[in-house]
Amino acid sequence: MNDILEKLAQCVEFGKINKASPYPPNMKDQDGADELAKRALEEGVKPDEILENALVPAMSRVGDKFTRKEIYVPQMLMAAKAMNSAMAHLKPFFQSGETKRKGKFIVGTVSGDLHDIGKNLVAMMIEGGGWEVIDLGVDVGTEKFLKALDENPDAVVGLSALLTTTMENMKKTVTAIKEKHAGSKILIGGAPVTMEYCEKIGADFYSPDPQGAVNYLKQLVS
Ligand code: B1M
Repeated sequence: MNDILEKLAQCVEFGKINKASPYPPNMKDQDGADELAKRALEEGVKPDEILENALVPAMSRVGDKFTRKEIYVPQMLMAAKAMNSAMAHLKPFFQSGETKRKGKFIVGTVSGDLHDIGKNLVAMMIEGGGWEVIDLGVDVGTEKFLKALDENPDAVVGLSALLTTTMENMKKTVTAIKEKHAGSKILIGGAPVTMEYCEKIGADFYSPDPQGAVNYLKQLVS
């Protein structure tokens, strides 16, 4: 791998956002993901190469370490922030259509539920996996999911719920989506959700963590 991409991948993996960022201490005063992504583009590295050869593998390593409980939420958030700072330089190319994404992912926390930390991690990891993420936010009612799917019929949908009470709303949304967009794939997750519940409400997949979500989407397009 090109030296600058290798350094960029390390910055993302260890959460080094930019030169001014004091974290992690052993990378103090070094360029971060922000400067390196900018420089890679200036040196003519293509945005999809930066994504595929630096950001995606770095976030994948982060996801695997999180799944193995070798790192925790704060480290994952720092990695996601570093990834976002690099993505800010790539986004204009993806938005202009000059560089292709793998697909679209509509995500939201279901109606009545305001928890978004886990949902945001999933969204960031999936964006880091090369997908365009349409984040509908929190307390998202069925109609809003359906409208987003009407506008993006090929998108995969992700629902997050953190409360046992709002899991019921997940069921309502899944049923309505399957009625109107029978072919749409729906991924669900959140602390109280299980594979058994996923099967019960007719969703397509359950993942306990962001990397499982990334892997599911990956196998949908491979
Ligand atoms: Co609330 N809360 N909360 N809360 N809160 C919990 C969830 C709770 C377990 C705390 C407790 O009682 N021990 C409990 C739920 C009990 C239950 O239903 N069984 C609870 C409660 C009761 C409440 C309120 C009702 C409290 C009250 O007002 N009386 C209230 C509800 C508000 C509402 O939503 N309507 C409430 C409010 C809040 C805050 C606003 C204060 C805050 C949320 C801030 C925010 O999200 N912006 C909050 C918080 C922070 C928590 C805890 C402490 C932490 C949740 C969290 O962010 N975890 C939580 C207790 C706990 O978990 N220890 C708790 C870290 C996050 C990374 O994990 O979200 O599980 P998680 O996401 C994971 C996986 O689940 C998965 O990937 C993530 C990374 O591994 N995942 C997906 C998540 N979504 C996915 C989607 C996927 C795939 C994987 O595909 C689409």
